[in-house]
Amino acid sequence: MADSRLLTVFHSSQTRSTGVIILLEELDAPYTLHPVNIKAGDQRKAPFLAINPLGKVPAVKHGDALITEQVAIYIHLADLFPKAGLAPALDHPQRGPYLRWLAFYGSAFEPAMVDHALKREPGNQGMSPYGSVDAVIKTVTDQLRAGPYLLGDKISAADILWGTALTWMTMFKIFPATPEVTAYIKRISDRSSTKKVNAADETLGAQHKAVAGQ
Ligand SMILES: N[C@@H](CCC(=O)N[C@@H](CS)C(=O)NCC(=O)O)C(=O)O
Repeated sequence: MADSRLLTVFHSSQTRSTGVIILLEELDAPYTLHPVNIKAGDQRKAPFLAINPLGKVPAVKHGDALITEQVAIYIHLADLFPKAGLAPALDHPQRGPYLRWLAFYGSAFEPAMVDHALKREPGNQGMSPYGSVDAVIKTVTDQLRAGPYLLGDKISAADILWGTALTWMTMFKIFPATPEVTAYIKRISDRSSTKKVNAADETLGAQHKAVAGQ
C-alpha cells in the first residue's frame, strides 16, 4: 500500500458499517475495527460524538483524516486499493455510471426509502430530491434486471453498498423483493467476504447485547 496511514473503522454490528467491512475484506485492505455499541447507546455518548457529531456509523479515520457517509467512504476506499479492481479508473467509460449509482444511493435512494418506511409524504414532487418512491424503485429494479451487477458483468464497490442495503431493505419490506432483486442480493451475500463479516458480526452483536444487558 503506497499510503501507509492507518485505517480505523467505527463499526456497529448489523448496521450500515457492516458493508464497509465487507468492502475492506474485498479490497484485502489492512484495517482496525473500533466497535461502537449501539445497543448500549454509545453512539450518542461524548467519545463517539467527538468522531461523528451525528452519532452515526460508519465513520472511518484514515490517519488523521475523518470520513463519514457511506458513499464517501466507499469511493475513498475503493480508489485507495485499485488492485482489487472495484473502482473503474478516472478515464474508464464506466467511471461516470459508477459514481452515478453511488451518488444515487445517498441522494435519492436512501431519502426515498426512509420517507417510504416512515410513511412520510414526500411532498411536492418538484421539491423532492428523488421525484417519487415509485420512480426510484423502478430505476433500481430496471438496472438490476439488466445485471448481473449495476455496471453489467463486472462487480464494483457500488454493488457491495447496494447489495448490503437491499438485503436489509427487502428484509424489512421497504423495497420489493422481485426475482431480479433477490438474485442480486444472493450474488452479494454468497461472497466469502460477506459470509465472513456476517459471522463476525453475529459474535460482536451478541457481545454488545450482553454489555447492554439485553
Ligand atoms: N448518512 C449516513 C447514515 C448512517 C446511519 O444511519 N447509520 C446508522 C446505522 S445503520 C446509525 O449509526 N444509527 C445509530 C443511531 O442513530 O442511533 C451514511 O450514509 O453513512
